[in-house]
Amino acid sequence: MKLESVELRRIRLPLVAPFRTSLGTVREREILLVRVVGPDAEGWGECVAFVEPFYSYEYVGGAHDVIREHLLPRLFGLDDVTAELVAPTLQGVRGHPMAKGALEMAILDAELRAQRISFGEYLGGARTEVDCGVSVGIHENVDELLRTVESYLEEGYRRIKLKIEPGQDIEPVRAVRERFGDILFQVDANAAYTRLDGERLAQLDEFGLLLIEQPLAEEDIRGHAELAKVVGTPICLDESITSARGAEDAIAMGACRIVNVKAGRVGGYLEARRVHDVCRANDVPVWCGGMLETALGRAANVALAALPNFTLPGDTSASGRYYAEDICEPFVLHDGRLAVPTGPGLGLTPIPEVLERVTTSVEICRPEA
Ligand code: NPG
Repeated sequence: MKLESVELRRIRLPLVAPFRTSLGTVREREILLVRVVGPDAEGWGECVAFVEPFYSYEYVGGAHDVIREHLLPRLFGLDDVTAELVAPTLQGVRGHPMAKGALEMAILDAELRAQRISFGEYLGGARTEVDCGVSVGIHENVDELLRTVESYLEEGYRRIKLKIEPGQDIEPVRAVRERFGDILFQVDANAAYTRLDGERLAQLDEFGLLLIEQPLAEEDIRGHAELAKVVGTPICLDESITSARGAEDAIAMGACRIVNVKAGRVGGYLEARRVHDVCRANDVPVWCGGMLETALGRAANVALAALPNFTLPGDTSASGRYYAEDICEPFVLHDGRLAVPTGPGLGLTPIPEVLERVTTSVEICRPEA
């Protein structure tokens, strides 16, 4: 398609409750949405970068700028841009996977809407619905934590993920396991530990966790491989995996036995599918991570999570986990699952009056005349 214009829209959504992680506490989500307009269709993309560069070096203001100043000029130069062409066309710009991923997602959505193909069909989904887990933040005290976990289990979530950090790990994990028995249960450290914490993390082995996610720093692949020798619970990597090649190397080095797949972290859904394929070839199960997306990103994640090697419940929660009002028809949990949208492209679009209400700025970019 020839790009006629691209809308860069910033929206702000309050969270239903503060979400505390070792990276910091999120109380609202400022999100950059991308809408590409072509002759036959338009498409939506969601940039998952947060307002602060605390998960990775990307942040929403930087993504907005790099898209306007460096990425769009390259794409406007193409007579016929397709999703497959986005990554190769943008490789001259180093990094910025979340910014690039938002553009690729929007262009893929427009392409598929024009062809009347759904994301699920295009990506090769094997299922019509996906098992859903939920991410639980760090709580002030164990009683509050147990009430939160109980409420999510009552909603039907099939897996609990608990954020941990030094000093907020063994006790809360023990309390959840003792109260709720053999539920599917895992923890996420967001790189809060060091190579010296092997013994401390090995104490988690007694709780039969599915995995320990990203205990060490993003770049410490060797440290994770060493940790895997002293910790029995499988190590899962998130921040460390920024490409299919990176996944292959981390697996080969024994740094992880499970991978959290996040399209934004690896530059888009096409690379995310390549990560899935590499992991499948190495008998490494994957699950779909989340970045508190709106229903747009959630729709793409649910379609991705339907691929065959997504054998663990993902952080593909219902819209209501984070937002009282989503910008599209909300995702609602049924029997601990979300249905994969079947409409063309993402299968949903923002509700105009809701979108207008949560919009903080709109910028239209056009090819140089
Ligand atoms: O359910 O969308 C979701 C969020 C899942 O815990 C989640 N995301 O590290 O994966 C992560 C984590 C995160 C939280 C990332 C806050 C960035 C900020």
